Amino acid sequence: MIDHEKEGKRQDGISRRQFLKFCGVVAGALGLDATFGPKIFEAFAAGPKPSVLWLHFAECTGCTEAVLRTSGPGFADLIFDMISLEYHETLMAAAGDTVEKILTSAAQTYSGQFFCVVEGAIPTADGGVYGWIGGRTMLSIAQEICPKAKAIIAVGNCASYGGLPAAWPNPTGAAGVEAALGASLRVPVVNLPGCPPNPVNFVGTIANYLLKGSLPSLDADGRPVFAYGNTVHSQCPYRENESRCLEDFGCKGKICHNNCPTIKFNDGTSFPMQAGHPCIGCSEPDFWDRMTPFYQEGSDGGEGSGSESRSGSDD
Ligand code: FSX
Ligand code: F3S
Repeated sequence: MIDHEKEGKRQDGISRRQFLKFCGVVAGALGLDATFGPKIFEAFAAGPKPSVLWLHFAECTGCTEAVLRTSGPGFADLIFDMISLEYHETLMAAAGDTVEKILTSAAQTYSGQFFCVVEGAIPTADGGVYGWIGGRTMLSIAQEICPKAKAIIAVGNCASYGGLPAAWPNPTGAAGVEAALGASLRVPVVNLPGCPPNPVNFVGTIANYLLKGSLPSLDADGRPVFAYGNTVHSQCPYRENESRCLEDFGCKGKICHNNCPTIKFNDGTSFPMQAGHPCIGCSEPDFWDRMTPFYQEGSDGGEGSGSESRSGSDD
């Protein structure tokens, strides 16, 4: 049993208090009482840590950057503490043939046991020739590795639904992992869209598995209900505030599902509307085609319904 009162430093420098605090945030994201924080802490500490193979395809790496930009405790520390990251091209020191061998052997060693995190869309047109890594198409890498996983976690809108690479006219046939691999895929897929997605929802998905032995309930678009069950608008603190509401500027909060206003980004620092930017609908399928134009002129000719400054974060 873990002594939660003990304030000694963990070997990697994360204090138990910091780790517990973060687990409390994850519990909140899962819609659980804050008292579940220690249970999540126990689940991650009990081991064995879940093995994760993290694949990069067609994307901007903003999803990984979002994960790495969280601090207090540093998310990079947490991610190494909570999961066993067997493969991640951006974070690995090795390169070239060595790395490719690691991927193949890790998928073999942990076959049926690992979470395959996919970041980025997969070009599928003309046999996948528009996306290559190490002399292989992204499509063939996904076809080899993903079916061996216990579950696939599609991180970001690109991996979930194609994102920017799949925007019209989409000459590369870019698609999210589930669409790219087709109906024959037998491995469950959890979509965590967002451009970028919130890392708390990634950890929440893993925590849900460790606590309950199952993946979270998903909505019709394959997203965990705990994170995407409500519209952004329904949680936005500015929805009754005429001088701060950005609906007149094209905010898509009413038709976009995510928990951004509740969980926020960068250790709960801010979220788009708090920074004066409308929601662009980045958590919905085909958002580059369906949600554009992202901006519109306000009804009063450019200033929106209210004329007060919308920049900065004042709360
Ligand atoms: Fe896509 Fe992620 Fe947007 Fe970027 O890798 S969801 S373009 S933030 O980085 O895939
Ligand atoms: Fe994306 Fe809208 Fe949140 S743009 S980050 S879903 S507020």
